[in-house]
Amino acid sequence: MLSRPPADRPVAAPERPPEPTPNQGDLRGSGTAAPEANAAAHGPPGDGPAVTAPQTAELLDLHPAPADLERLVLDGMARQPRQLPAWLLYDAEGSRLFEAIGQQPEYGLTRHETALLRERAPELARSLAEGITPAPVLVEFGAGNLSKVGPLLEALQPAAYVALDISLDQLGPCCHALQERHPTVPVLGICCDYADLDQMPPHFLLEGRPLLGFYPGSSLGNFDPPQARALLSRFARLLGPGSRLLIGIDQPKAQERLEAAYNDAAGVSAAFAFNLLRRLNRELAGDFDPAAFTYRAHWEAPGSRIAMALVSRHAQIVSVAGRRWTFAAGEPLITEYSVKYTPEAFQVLAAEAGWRTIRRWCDGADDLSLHLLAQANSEASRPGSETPNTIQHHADPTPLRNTP
Ligand code: AVI
Repeated sequence: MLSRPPADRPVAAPERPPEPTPNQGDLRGSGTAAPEANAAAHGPPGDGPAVTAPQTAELLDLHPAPADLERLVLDGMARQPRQLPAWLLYDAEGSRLFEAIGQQPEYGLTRHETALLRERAPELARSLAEGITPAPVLVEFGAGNLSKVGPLLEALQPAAYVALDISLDQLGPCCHALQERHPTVPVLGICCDYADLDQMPPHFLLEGRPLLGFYPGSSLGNFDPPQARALLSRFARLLGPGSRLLIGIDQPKAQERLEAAYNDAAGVSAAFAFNLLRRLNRELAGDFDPAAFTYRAHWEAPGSRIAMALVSRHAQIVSVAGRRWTFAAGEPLITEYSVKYTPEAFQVLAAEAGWRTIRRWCDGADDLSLHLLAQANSEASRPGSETPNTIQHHADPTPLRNTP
């Protein structure tokens, strides 16, 4: 179900911008920059709708309404073990804390993936867009603070960039800043829950041009495998036949390293989890006492995952979302799982969702991968075929290591 934006949130109308006339930029959106700051139409003439960069990024707020939040929390609290959707961690403070996690020495994922994206950007862009005409639109899922996409944008020069994330507080300013740094690429930020991807309202930037997906950060691991499979299928439907998806996936490694990454010495991971209780208290009239819980993150080999939880220190009764809940001493409230996939296991999951792995890049230690996927069932994903407006694959076996 798609939640309508609350009335007090700024929502730019999802319309095609009028063609700019000389000295009169596209003034749609929330920007105040001078019309001269407006950029030129993008993309080959006659091929796909022309896209014009506005002065500031456009923002769409489709964040779940408070009633949806309440329903999700009621569902999650009723589960055994109790478990809340991981995206609830990302309010403004949670997004800030997650950024801080990325800077902790124990948490290499952000650092190493960012370096890989920077070092390989030209090659990644070439592989991603190979055979695609006209110029594609790059769609980033879980875009966060948009810190990873820069090199890819430079190398790919897409017709437009669309960033999806659950935190509008972070998405808004980051989209505007990115638009300033890339004035020729129209930037659209959409604040939404992935559960609503199938009901995305039409937007001209998501129509008429090939769409390429980008999902870095191994956030897929925060969904359990059936949900992850469903999400990859939803991405396929949103991106359309023949699309490609570049996705970052963290891999299993030594247990001590994994557990250290989620139990950093500075306590940022713990603060990130505890912030969830503050959010529940603030937004859903909760009365969680953070001091009555302790943070725990440990490796669960059978699920190939880190389980993060707030564990009740003693028996207690907590109110949230209009209901009372008993916690036994030692009972966990799962804040998130982080599933780690070997390249082979990820390929199987992706294939079950209709994606074929065409290439993989990894960091020096082979701790994480960037997988390039193509939709398996489309004409365009078969070597030698060529479909207008989609992708032409060139005969390319499926190398599973970095390929030159
Ligand atoms: C966003 N996601 C991939 C992070 C992870 O590693 O699972 C979330 C996180 N939670 C605590 N530390 C990092």
